[in-house]
Amino acid sequence: MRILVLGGDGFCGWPTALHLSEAGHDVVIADNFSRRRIDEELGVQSLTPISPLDVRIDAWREVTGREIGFVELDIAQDYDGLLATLEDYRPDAVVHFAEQRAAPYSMKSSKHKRYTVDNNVNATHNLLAAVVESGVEAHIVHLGTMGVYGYGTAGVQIPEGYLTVGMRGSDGELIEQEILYPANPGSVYHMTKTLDQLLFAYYVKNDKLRVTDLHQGIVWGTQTTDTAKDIRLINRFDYDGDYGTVLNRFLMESAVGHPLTVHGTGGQTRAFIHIQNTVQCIRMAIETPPEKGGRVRIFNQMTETHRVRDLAKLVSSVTGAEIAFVDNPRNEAPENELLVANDGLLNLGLSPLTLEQNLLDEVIEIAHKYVDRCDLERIPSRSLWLQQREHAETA
Ligand code: NAD
Ligand code: USQ
Repeated sequence: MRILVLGGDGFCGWPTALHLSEAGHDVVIADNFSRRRIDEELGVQSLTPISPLDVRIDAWREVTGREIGFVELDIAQDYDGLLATLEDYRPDAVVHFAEQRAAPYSMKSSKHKRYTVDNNVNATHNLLAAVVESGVEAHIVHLGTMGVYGYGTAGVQIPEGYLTVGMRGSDGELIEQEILYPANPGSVYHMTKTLDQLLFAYYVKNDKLRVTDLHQGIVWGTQTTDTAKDIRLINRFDYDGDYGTVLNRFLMESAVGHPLTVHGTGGQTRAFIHIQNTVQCIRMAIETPPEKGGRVRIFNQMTETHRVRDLAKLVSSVTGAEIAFVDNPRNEAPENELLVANDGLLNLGLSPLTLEQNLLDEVIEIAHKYVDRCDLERIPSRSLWLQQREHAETA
């Protein structure tokens, strides 16, 4: 297949591009390098030494003999460029990773909130409008988030996107209807993913586009079998308080001798998936597109759920790291249960890689190897969810 990977220079996008190329697909990456610029803005760098994209692509050709194409493109700002790319390349599938993905970054200030909404909503809408205008029959595979659901209600299993509700008709009879699971985002970033859902639903209904929305949990790990083939292919490892995600942060913190930063009581339960499973899920979704004329196909892309304090205890038991319960900078439920259906991808053949010692060791090893690149100052998460309101209340 011909596959356009939007955001293919990022943490999930780069290993996905390699995995699709390795599977024999023709791959072109589009990226505007905003993520690399945000590193500069935040004064931080990936723990792993990532190469420039042209070096990555040359290395892939050298190691495997396979070509990956590239176009520098801002899909949120350059609609004409996106349209021209679709018209020239005529992909069978477009994978859409090209959004600002960090919740803490999205909450830093009104400037960051506005950037996240402008970038993410425009990116998704431009893609939908351009697919329609180009007439390209491409299946869109979007990376959404488990966070659209609001992380669950005790005892209730979160379904894959849709909920059947019963409503009373005019003569009192119960009428069943399937609706999108009610959106309940926990940050401006997560909110953009709930807005994306409506955009997809509308274009699938009106223009009969084929869309798969993968509601992904927190991705952990760093390398895949492809990125491990050469140092120039190494994947990024975000550890800082804005972009670092919880399990990778705990593993990195243990390696640099920093206490594990549990927010609040650590009673938050979240869904997780290893990066190697991420790339497989995306390939499986692409290779089995939904029928035209149906609804948005939604899969919960996660393999297991864990409570944050249990993860900290596990990492501490493996590494001996101290655990620090710090004030939670976020406005989120201190404790929650999370039960999630993930049959869609299991039925397509996903074989879950769960949190096993060897996979944890691999991340700890990488963190040890690059410990000198870590700036300890950048570890604490300083983006406050209620900063503005607190200021207004005390003013
Ligand atoms: P990332 O920030 O590492 O990668 C995103 C890439 O998209 C970057 O290379 C960035 O430069 C590019 N990009 C952003 N806006 C763009 C634009 N307007 N035009 C062109 N390129 C643009 O993020 P990631 O961790 O790889 O996440 C990829 C997607 O997966 C995101 O949409 C995210 O919401 C979703 N996701 C990620 C995780 C996770 O744990 N990392 C979990 C669930 C869902
Ligand atoms: N947390 C800690 N200590 C830390 C970092 C985080 O206790 O040092 C807590 C947070 O308060 C939160 C939980 O861990 O309760 C998860 O935080 P996270 O930063 O690992 O994940 P999140 O902000 O939800 O975002 C990440 C990705 C995002 C993706 C989402 C999937 O950055 O792109 O959409 O995971 S999900 O969480 O399933 O919605």
